[in-house]
Amino acid sequence: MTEPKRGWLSRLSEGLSRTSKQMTDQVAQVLVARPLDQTQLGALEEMLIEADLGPQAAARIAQAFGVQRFGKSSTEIQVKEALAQAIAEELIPREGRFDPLGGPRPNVVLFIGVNGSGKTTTLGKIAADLTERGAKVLIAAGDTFRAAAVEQLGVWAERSGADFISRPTGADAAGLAFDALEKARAERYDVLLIDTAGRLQNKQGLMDELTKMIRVLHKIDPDAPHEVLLVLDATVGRNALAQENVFGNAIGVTGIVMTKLDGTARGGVLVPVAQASDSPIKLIGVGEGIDDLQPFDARAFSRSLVGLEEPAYG
Ligand SMILES: Nc1nc2c(ncn2[C@@H]2O[C@H](COP(=O)(O)OP(=O)(O)OP(=O)(O)O)[C@@H](O)[C@H]2O)c(=O)[nH]1
Ligand SMILES: [Mg+2]
Repeated sequence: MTEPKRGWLSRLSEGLSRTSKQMTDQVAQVLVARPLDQTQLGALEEMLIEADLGPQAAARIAQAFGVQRFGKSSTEIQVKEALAQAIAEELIPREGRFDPLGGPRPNVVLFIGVNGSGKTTTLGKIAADLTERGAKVLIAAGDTFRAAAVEQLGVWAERSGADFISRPTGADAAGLAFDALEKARAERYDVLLIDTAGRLQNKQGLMDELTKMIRVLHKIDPDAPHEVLLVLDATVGRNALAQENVFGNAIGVTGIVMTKLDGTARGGVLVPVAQASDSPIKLIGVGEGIDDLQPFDARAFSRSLVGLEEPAYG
């Protein structure tokens, strides 16, 4: 995920098109009279809140935007450029880099998040990207709660050409994580990707299991896991904020992955999540396909969000 692939910008814009379409329609409505007056700035702020950017960021962005002087002849593109710039200012400090091949080996990456958020899919996409770049990758099916979860991950392992380690349903996930890391060290893997359950009998049970997994990994390598990626689903809107809070307070999260930005007109929710979290946004998911996971690029994201880049292929 360090080198964006060809066409990634169109995929980003395509993925964000639901949000950007809504924003574009509203920007056009806001801009009936120029130069902008207070009413229009208020409408703009309202539009940002509707796209789930959150009241604080919306107010700051509208204010930053209001300082600009738009003459009577300013075009919609110019206005969007200014809007994208104001959104990017909010996000640039929250941008992080996912680089599992940049540090010590094996690099251990743990995927956490509520059920259905996209952990297994994200792990699979990352595995495919890493093997394509020549890395030796081991996948551990740490979601031992559901048999179907192990199968789903096995399919991703096969597709990506990564090796796979699993246990029967109901097995101890921490024990599996321990064995996986021993294997990864002994057999000189570059990266170990560990999936986890999104739901157990209850929330406390899940948090206990995750902290136990981290504890046993520490025993083998005090620096492991090197990365704890919290996977959040953008389509749940502001619920993603609550999830960030729960996991972020219980587990030492090192980076956020925001998935399903293609499935919502409220992709702006990334902004309040990025600002509420102690850890940066590292990756975004803009579709179900193997190439639909991208490094988070605040500028490109902001431009696509307001519909500046055309989602054209080729
Ligand atoms: N449209 C879209 N769908 C996605 C994206 N990421 C994941 N999905 C879909 O979301 C659904 C749930 O994804 P999973 O990866 O199974 O989620 P999970 O977090 O592993 O869920 P549990 O194993 O139940 O905890 C699947 O149908 C994925 O294809 C994305 O970026 N865009
Ligand atoms: Mg899963």
